[in-house]
Amino acid sequence: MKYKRHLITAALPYANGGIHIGHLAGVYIPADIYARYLRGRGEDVVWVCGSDEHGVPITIKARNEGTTPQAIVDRYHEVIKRSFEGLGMSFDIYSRTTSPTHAETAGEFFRTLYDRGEFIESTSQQYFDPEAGIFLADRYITGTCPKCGAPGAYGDQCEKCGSSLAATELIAPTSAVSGATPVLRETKHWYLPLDKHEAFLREWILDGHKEWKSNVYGQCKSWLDGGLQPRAVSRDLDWGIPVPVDGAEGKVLYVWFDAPIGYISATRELLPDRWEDYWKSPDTRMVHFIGKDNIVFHCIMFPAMLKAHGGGYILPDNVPANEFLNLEGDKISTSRGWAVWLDEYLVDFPGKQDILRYVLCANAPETKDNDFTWRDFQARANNELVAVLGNFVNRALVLTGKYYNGKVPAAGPLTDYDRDTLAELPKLRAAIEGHIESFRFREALKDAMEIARLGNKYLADSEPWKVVKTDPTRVETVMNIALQITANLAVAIEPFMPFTAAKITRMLGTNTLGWSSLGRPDLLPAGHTVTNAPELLFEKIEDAAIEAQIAKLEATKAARAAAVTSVTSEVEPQKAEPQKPEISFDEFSKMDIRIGTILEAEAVPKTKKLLKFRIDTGIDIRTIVSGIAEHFTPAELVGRQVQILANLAPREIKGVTSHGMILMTEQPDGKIVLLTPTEKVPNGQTVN
Ligand code: B3M
Ligand code: ZN
Repeated sequence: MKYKRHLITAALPYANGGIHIGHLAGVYIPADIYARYLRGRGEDVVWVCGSDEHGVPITIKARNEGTTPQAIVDRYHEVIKRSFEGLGMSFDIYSRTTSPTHAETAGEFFRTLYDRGEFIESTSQQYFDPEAGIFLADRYITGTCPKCGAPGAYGDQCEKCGSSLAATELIAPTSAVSGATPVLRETKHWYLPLDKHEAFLREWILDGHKEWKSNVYGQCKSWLDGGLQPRAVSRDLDWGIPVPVDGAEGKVLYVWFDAPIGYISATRELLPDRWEDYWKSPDTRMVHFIGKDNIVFHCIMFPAMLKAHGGGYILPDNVPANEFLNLEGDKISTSRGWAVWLDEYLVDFPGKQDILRYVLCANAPETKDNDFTWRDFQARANNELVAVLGNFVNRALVLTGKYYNGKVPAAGPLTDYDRDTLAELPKLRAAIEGHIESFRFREALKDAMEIARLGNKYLADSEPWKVVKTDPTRVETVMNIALQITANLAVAIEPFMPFTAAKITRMLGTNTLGWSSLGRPDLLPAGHTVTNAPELLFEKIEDAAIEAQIAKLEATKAARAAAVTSVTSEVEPQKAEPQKPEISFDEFSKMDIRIGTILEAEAVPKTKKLLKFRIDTGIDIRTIVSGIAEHFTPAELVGRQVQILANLAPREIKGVTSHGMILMTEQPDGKIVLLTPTEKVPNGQTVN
């Protein structure tokens, strides 16, 4: 390789939510494979990542939850960091953009560009909330979409028709902060004139990086062909890194200005004395792993910033962005609850990290959007990992235990078939390397699995369990070769499935074998002891586990949908019932209203309207009867959280005693709406 060092970056996840399978398949798993592979080859690698803790969505979440942005990012930074660790992400550092080093690095970076005259200062009219006294970010303004007429479009986008909008285009704009009608006010901002860097970017990307993935190259080309515009790099916001110049009170760096600098800050934190070797030396190869929605920032904006800085920063040599992963045929959506979350996976499938890593790599959206389904997850786990990889390693070790008490037998004279089999190993190595180095991780994984297939075929063809009765010496050679293939397999799968590789290595009783061992027929010397009691590498994934995941997805989706429609659907205005006579606070507080989860639901026999529920109220699990059978099927209610009047005196209804009441309301047309909380709440929480 012509480079001395490798700097690998993976997109900094926003610290306002967890990590889901889309992030993993698109960014983190490929990056981890790449980093592990290079380290295995003995290359000098630094892999940096961290939480992206600025930006408007974090402030919105904080406002909605009645807390501070810092509390939000503290919470999610921990969740993200821990779940990444659980999956074996081998970052050299996982930092965060609220770190003091980052504030300093990003502030200095801005200041350098400012001092060099690289920004344009310009005032413009932007929406201001006269009640809250703040300028409104696009996401804080809602109104009617000028394109499709849908209400509730945001100042940057209508989620109904997908059009991207300017806030000033919205009909009847409203501030999401106070509900006031925003007014236009003049405000000053700093802009990076991307147009000024257009010629350089064209030459660097369009002429210089024709080897980039076609989706990445194509997006860059269309941005460049469309002509670049100056882009604002500051915002009127009270959360972020202050703009470090006079007269910039109340202004912070735009999140997409500070976030990529986070890669530099993280490297500085990791290597305070040597970070410049990684950022300012032409001997370093920088590669950015990102999702396709981040291409413009990493291929156009950040390179323009690095160039404008003039401090000798290198530019990325490649930006292998991936497409998106869908889930069960539908777009992953955090707001609709349509996602598989890493932290939950790690709880639901303990010890099965490599299965997820395997499936997400095998199915990675490298060249087009792809679909994750739980059935495919199960099929790949059972038919590929259990039946091919696990089965081969297990057979090799069990037979070695049985015939040789765990001692590697010596190989005798090799047959042509033995030699041909062993000759496949260096070929597969070359294929894996070629694929990884061109960011085709799915193909690379397929070739790594070929080693297990090769081993299975070798054992099946050689039939040591039969031959042992007639020609035990021949079996020594066969088992020696089977064990060498096993050791090769451990090396080849390490970047993809590090936990499994470590388990095989442990069972083989060797130290971790570096990548340079791959392809060799002599990794385990004769007489070396391997385990006598091999453990299975993978267990079968049972139907029940898969069904539980599918049910979980459906339940979150239903609960969200119910919560969202109850808030946003257009309800015919109608005359409300007159208010009831006044009560005291004491009278109100006698009502014990709780959040509970419906565990079971079934029709009450011989009735049309009644459903009988088993509900976990946090206090107990109890039966409640409710007259909503004509509105819901039992299946769609299981898993839903509802509000319950818990201390209502028990009542007997059609022979069933009901211990409480589920609270609900009714649409004018008679449709029943359950009052599911908009997010999951522990059972037994009181409502007041
Ligand atoms: N936080 C955006 C994203 O997750 C973002 C990446 C920053 S990388 C410098 O899509
Ligand atoms: Zn629209």
